Amino acid sequence: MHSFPLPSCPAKQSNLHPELHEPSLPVYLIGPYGQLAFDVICGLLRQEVQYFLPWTGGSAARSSLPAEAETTLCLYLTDDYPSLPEEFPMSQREAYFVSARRSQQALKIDIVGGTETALRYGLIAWVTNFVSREGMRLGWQTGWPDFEVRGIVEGFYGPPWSHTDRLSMLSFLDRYRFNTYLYAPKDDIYHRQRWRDVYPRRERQKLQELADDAARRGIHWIYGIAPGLTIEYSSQQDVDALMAKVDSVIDLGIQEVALLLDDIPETMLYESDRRRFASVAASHAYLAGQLWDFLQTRIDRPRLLLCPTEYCGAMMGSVGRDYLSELGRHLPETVEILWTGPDICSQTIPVDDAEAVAEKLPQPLVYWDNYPVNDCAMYKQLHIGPFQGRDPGLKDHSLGFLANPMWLPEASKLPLATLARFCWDAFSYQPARAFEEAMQQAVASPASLHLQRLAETCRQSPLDPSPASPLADTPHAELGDYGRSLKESAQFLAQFSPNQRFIEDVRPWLQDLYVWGDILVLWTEGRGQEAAALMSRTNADVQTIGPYVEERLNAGGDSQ
Ligand code: LTM
Repeated sequence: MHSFPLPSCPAKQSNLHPELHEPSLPVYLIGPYGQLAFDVICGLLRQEVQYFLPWTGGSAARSSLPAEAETTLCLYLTDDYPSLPEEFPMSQREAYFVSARRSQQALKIDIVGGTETALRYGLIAWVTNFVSREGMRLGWQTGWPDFEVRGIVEGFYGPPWSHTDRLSMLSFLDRYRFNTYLYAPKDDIYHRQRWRDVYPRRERQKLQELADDAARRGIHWIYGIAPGLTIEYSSQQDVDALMAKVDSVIDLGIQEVALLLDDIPETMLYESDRRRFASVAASHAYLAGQLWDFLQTRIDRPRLLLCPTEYCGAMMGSVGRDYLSELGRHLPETVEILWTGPDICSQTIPVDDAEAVAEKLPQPLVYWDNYPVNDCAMYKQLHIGPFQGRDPGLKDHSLGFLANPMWLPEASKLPLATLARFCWDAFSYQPARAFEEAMQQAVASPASLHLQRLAETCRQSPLDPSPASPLADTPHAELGDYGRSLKESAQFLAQFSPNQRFIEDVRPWLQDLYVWGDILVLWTEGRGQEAAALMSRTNADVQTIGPYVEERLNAGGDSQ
């Protein structure tokens, strides 16, 4: 199935020759990372296996190659590679260098990185930027991300993703060179409501499988726990219960933890807490401190993230005037703060938002970006448009972005593909361009053109609260044709999209598009009564072009 097979891989420095070469095949994958190269190229990026051969013949790999092996690919760690460009940032753990050159008859591809993850990124860039059906380019490129933390927080209300969806998401994150999955589904009862209880055996197995899969891919798997609805901070029994629960996930190999205190009462619930702590901040700092101390006893290099109860600019002061500063004073300096921007769902995130947080908290900041999430009041909207309005300068004021997706995992990958591009190349990022690429990656041509039509009618989101009507420039005489084109696009996608999992996610919106297309057609054909009857049967739970059609028809679109 076609599902986001290849990402877009912007380079930091590039010197690619325009002409294409036809390499002799197969490509021999040599050196100690030959198998890694094979797994990434064929397993992850789904290139055809017959063109690649992991070479295991001897340790002095190149010399032991058969004479006909003209094309070789070798992965090197930076320390073992003598000729990196001078500007290569050695301190960037995720930076890579790719070089493809001819040396007499042989074609040599070298991929260099400081870590295995960087090598994976280099391989992905090589397949994406150097290789095409028509041939292979020579030259070199370097790349590294602008943001250190890139990924998702599965943190929405509503049906949590299935195990299969999560595994598929991990594979997507890997291909798109994200490095973090924060697990925090509000409606996983063991995460929030019944936070004291350890997971049943089957659920533990699944968590373990996810953590193992993430580790294999070099993705940080962070377990989020949200005890704030019921915890008694001053109760040793509750503190012990929290440690025991965290201990039970550490047993599964999970090394990174987030304490999530969002969407909980802003005052202390228990008399005992009010007696013991001078403020809510003191109780939160105490709990986080206890957890941090505990993690240090259990894990070599622990990592703790904290989502405070005030987690965006609009909430500053809602718990208490000094809530954030007090937290900032008492939390360990290494605890990372999760923050959603100026608002819960932020239309834009300027640098001064991060600066305002830094005035209160010296700890590093990670954006929990509430896009494309469509839970709660946003449930009718389909958020498939590109990320926009995030200031590239945030790269110097935050560690990065964790996007909260929709409960629709495959559809969420479309905006996430644009976030990947932003995180790797923030200053050149163009939302419209990134979106076009992402649509290609989602469903390929020609379905991508039809997807564009669906997207035009689903633009309303916190990032674009009042988009212009897609009908604004359509003359009255052309409304019928426009209606037909909507129907055609909905039908085409439903029948011919190569990514049917994507269609499963967006089907109610596609159906809505079809029905409103039909309403336009009927209306313009003078069949007003049939149009009105159809209108009364539209699905009130989804929203595409309906409000715009109604507006247009009410503003003088008499049935002709
Ligand atoms: O954003 C945070 C920190 N918490 C919740 C999320 O769980 C929820 O998905 C989003 C969007 O509704 N809003 C929140 O406040």
